[in-house]
Amino acid sequence: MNSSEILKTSGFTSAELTAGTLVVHTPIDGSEIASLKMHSTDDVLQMVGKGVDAFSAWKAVPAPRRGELVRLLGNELRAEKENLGRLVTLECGKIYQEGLGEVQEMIDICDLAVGLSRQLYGLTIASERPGHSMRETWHPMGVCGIITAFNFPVAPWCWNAALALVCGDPVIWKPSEKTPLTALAVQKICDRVTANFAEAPDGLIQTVIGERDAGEVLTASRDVAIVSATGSTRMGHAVGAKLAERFGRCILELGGNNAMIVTPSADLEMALRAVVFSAVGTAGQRCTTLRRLIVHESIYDQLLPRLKTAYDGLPIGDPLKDGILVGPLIDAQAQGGMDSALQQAVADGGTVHGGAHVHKGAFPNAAYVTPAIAEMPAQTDIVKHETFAPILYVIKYSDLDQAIAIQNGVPQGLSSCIFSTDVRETEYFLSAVGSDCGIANVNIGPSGAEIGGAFGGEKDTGGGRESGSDAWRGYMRRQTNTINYSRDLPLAQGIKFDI
Ligand code: UN1
Repeated sequence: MNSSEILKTSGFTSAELTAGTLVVHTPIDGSEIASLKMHSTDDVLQMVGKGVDAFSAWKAVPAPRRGELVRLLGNELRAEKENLGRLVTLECGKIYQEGLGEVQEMIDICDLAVGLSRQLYGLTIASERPGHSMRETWHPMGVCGIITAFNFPVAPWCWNAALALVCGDPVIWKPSEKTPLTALAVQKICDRVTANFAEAPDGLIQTVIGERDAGEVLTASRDVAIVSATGSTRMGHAVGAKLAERFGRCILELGGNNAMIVTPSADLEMALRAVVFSAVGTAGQRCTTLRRLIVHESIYDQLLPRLKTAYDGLPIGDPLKDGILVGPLIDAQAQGGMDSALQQAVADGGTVHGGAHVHKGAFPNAAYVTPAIAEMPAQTDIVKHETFAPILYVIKYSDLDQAIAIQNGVPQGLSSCIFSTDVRETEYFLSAVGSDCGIANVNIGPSGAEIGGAFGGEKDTGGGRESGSDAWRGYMRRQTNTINYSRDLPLAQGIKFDI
């Protein structure tokens, strides 16, 4: 399928695709595929108003009914999986298999949210007073703004939206200006679902097309109760500060600088496969991408040559084609960022394998690169920095505490893993003195998390949690209830106050 066929099967008309000034390029060959109409800041304010109205109606709908809407959304996504997966590939350049995987994450979180809609439970608590009971109830919170990044243009919206919707919150999405088409395609799917669902108010699910200023309306408005933002640490600082000013709630899922420790007892065959998938998958543009490989000195010379051979054989090219494993970077700016990081790595004493620009003849306006391995003498500043490109820094270690110190010695705290068959090492890595990240895995790479677990991390990663476990609580307000069913009015803490 070519790009216009992909756009057509996603439901776009040519009028929509040429309606405005937001120019969208496909990273596959750098060509322009749309110029979309942008919302003005006034439009966004109006959308917030609609969201507030929708909240009054939606919060009164029983949660299992809200779950039914999300069940229907999941069904529609199942039917659209191939079309949407292809559009993801066209717009952000990840290979089609990963495009499909991303839509599957949306379906999975819908399933989780449907079950959850019957389990938004609170605690019952022992009261110190006779004839009293205490409990905690969870209530809808308000409009939820969702800001997402280009590299996962649809799944993170759904991690947030599926939960927010069952929790009783309308959603307003501000996708990356680099990937507005996938967002509009999802909005079309949602419009079909809500149109046939009587209790769904107008303005329940909305999408804002625009640049940074459009997102800023959401972060500044007191009518947006929650802002969940996925993207760079720089963006998170701006969003977090704005939300803190007005005591809005924010859920931040920001940069990662994820490491793998490979110990002497590791199954090297497995480690090798995990390294390649997690370091070069999505062309190194996942927040969970493996960026630092910390290898024990005794196995370094066994692992590194095999890794370089695997890198040399990677099929790089058009991500819509079968068999390709590495697609393009999002744009020339990303390629420039990769080039300068590699130059700095060399200046720091590193040795670089890969990192070339390729397919310039076939695709002069695209940013294809060979993934790079940078063997470093130490964890220098550039290694501590998240460069959104397929660069794998490799560092040697001699004892596990040193490896853990290297792993934790960066500003980010998203994902981490250890390859080892020694339970003493693996349990140590998962203990309080081990990895400081939100995600810590054993014999699995740092990327490709399932939606059942809470997703997010500490330090510069922002501290938020999305997706599974009890992340739903982030979309609701907690209320503590004390109920007196006695005929007396005893005060807490035994205070006497007789009138
Ligand atoms: C991201 O890159 O923003 O764990 C999210 C993973 C995916 C999500 C990545 N499930 O790699």
